[in-house]
Amino acid sequence: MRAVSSIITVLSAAAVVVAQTTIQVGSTAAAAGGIFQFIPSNITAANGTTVTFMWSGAPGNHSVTQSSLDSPCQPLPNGFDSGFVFIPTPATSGIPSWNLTITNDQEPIYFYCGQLVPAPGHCPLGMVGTINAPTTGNASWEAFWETAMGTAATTPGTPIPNLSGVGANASAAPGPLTGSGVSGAGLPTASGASSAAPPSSSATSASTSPSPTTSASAAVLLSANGITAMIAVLFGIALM
Ligand SMILES: *[C@@H]1O[C@H](CO)[C@@H](O)[C@H](O)[C@H]1NC(C)=O
Ligand SMILES: *[C@@H]1O[C@H](CO)[C@@H](O)[C@H](O)[C@H]1NC(C)=O
Ligand SMILES: *[C@@H]1O[C@H](CO)[C@@H](O)[C@H](O)[C@H]1NC(C)=O
Ligand SMILES: *[C@@H]1O[C@H](CO)[C@@H](O)[C@H](O)[C@H]1NC(C)=O
Ligand SMILES: *[C@@H]1O[C@H](CO)[C@@H](O)[C@H](O)[C@H]1NC(C)=O
Ligand SMILES: *[C@@H]1O[C@H](CO)[C@@H](O)[C@H](O)[C@H]1NC(C)=O
Ligand SMILES: *[C@@H]1O[C@H](CO)[C@@H](O)[C@H](O)[C@H]1NC(C)=O
Ligand SMILES: [Cu+2]
Repeated sequence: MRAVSSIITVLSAAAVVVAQTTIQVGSTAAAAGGIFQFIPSNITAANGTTVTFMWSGAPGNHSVTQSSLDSPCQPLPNGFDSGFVFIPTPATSGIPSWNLTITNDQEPIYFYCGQLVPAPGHCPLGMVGTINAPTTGNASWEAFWETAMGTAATTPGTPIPNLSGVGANASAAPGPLTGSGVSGAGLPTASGASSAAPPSSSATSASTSPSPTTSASAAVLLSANGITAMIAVLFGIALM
């Protein structure tokens, strides 16, 4: 009996220690599944687990924004939103991260990338993820993804930067933003307000900022049109 309870103690201690998991934000055109994805796109995470989002998909300009099963590409009222992190080229160190702590593992958490450039936006191109969603059925990641892919004609809503979400929250904005060319836009602050101008709700104005002299790799995400992006998603080709 003592041996059994010791093993249980060791196992539960281990479970506490490993309560951390990582999701990559964005990928590359050459990767399977293309640029517009979270990897992995679906996880389970118990209360207290830290989910660390890593902006290692570069070049890219992505957000982690909470939504709902029915409206995959619209921000959820009172949902979390990381704001946008821009990475011009693959960073070898200092990749920005964002730590989200799970506070309710009983309800699925749905999220998307709120970037609208290139049109129709990353969410309608399939950049959505789930935490604690059922593995099958109409509330699964796959069902959520299919709904997102069908929203191409709908303009995604403007995310509202917030560290606090429904069933999960963070205590700091994404960081560090010290790498070469790395920047943030519409990042949340501890008071819930945005530290910068909120992102534009229009792809047109978003594409005018910043200057068009950005590097070719940045132009990939700032000026490629939706059809090209779709083809890139389907065939994994470079957007040039
Ligand atoms: C952030 O979320 C909290 C909790 O839901 C809410 O009280 C607050 O108003 C939100 N802040 C903003 C800027 O929306
Ligand atoms: C996680 O926390 C939520 C909110 O407090 C609670 O309802 C739920 O029962 C907790 N989950 C577990 C497995 O205890
Ligand atoms: C979970 O995500 C992976 C990709 O990360 C996908 O291939 C798989 O179909 C998803 N599973 C479910 C149950 O949705
Ligand atoms: C999901 O399926 C359940 C039954 O399995 C049904 O009650 C529910 O309305 C469905 N929800 C959606 C959004 O289709
Ligand atoms: C984080 O979530 C917990 C549980 O829902 C809540 O009590 C707490 O106030 C939240 N923290 C912030 C900063 O919103
Ligand atoms: C997220 O957590 C990791 C591991 O504790 C830490 O190294 C990193 O600095 C955190 N990121 C932020 C933005 O706080
Ligand atoms: C990243 O995207 C946001 C939202 O579209 C935009 O406001 C910001 O200017 C972009 N950053 C760069 C460096 O392009
Ligand atoms: Cu994105």
